[in-house]
Amino acid sequence: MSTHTAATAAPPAAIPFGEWMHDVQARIEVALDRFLPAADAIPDRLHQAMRYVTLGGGKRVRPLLAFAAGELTGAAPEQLEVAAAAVELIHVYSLVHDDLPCMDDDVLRRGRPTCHVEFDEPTALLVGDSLQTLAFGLLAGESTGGASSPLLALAPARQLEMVRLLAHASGSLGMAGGQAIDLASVGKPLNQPELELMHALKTGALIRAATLLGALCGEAMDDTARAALDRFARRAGLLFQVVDDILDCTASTATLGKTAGKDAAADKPTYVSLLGLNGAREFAERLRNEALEALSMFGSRADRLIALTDFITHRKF
Ligand code: GRG
Repeated sequence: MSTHTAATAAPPAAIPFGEWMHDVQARIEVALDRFLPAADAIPDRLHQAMRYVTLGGGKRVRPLLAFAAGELTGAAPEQLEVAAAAVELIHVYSLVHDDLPCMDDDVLRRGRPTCHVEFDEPTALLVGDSLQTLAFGLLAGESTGGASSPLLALAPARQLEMVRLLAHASGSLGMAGGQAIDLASVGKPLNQPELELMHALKTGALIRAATLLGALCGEAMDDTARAALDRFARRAGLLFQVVDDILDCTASTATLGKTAGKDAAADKPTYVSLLGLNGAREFAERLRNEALEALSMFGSRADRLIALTDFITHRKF
C-alpha cells in the first residue's frame, strides 16, 4: 500500500456541506438497515429492539467523522460505510446501556422511549451486547444481510488494526472506563485535568476511533499525517463533550430528544459547573481552533473535517 501524504491527494468534490451531511446520514441509515439482522429473524424481539434503537435517529456524528476523515486518504464509500457503521453500533450500544436504571436511568433517547422502557431491561442489556459484537464482526469482515463476500475488504493487517483500535476505544481504557469514572464522580468536584481524562475516555475515545477508522479505510498515511489527524481527533472529541455540557444546561428536552439538565440534577461535574457557561463557551472556541490547526497540513482535503468541526461547535442538539 502506498504511503499517503497530504500533497498527493486530489481535493474533495464541491458538494455543499449540508448536502454532503444529508447524503452520508442517508447512506449510513441504509447500511445499518442492511447490516442489522432482519426484524423477523429469531429471536425476533431482540432483533426488533436492536433495530428500534439503531435506525431512524441520532445525528450520526461518528459516521460523519469517519467519512470526512476518509476524504484525507481517498477511501471508498463502500468501505467507509462498514467502518462508520461499526463505530455507530458501539455508540448506540453505549446509549442503551447508559440509559438503564443501574446507570443514568433515563426514559427518553433520540426523542423516543429508551430501550428498556419500550422493551424491558434484560432485552436492553442484550441489545447492547449484540450491537457490540455485530460491530466487531463487521470490522473482521463478517458478511451480513445475505451478502456472500466480506463487507469490509481491506488488507487483513489493516482490518486487524481497526479491530484493535475500536476495542481499545470501547473498553475499560476507553469508553467503558470513562463511564466508570463518571459513575464514581457523582457529587465529587473534579479539577479540569480529571474532567478532561473522564471525557477523553467516555466520549473522546470513540470520536477519535471514528476519525482514525475512516482514514484507515483508504491509502496508508505517513507518521506525520497520522499524528496530525490524531491530534485533531482528540481535540474534536473534547470539543464535542464541552458542547454537550453547554447544551445540557441551555437546550430544552424537546430539542435535545433526551432529558435536559440531567448533569446538574445528578450533581455531576461538567465543563459548565467547572468553568461557568461563558468559560465553557470560550474553552469550546479554543478547542475548535486547536482542532482546525491540527488539520492545516492537509489543505483542501480537510474541508469536510473543518466544516464538521464547525457543525459540532455550533450544533443546537
Ligand atoms: C455504558 C459502556 C457505557 C458507556 C456509556 C457514551 C456514554 C458512555 C454515555 C452516554 C451519555 C452521554 C450523554 C454522554 C455525553 C456525550 C454523548 C455521547 C452524547 C450522545 O451522543 P450524540 O449527541 O447522540 O452523538 P446521537 O443520539 O445524536 O447519536
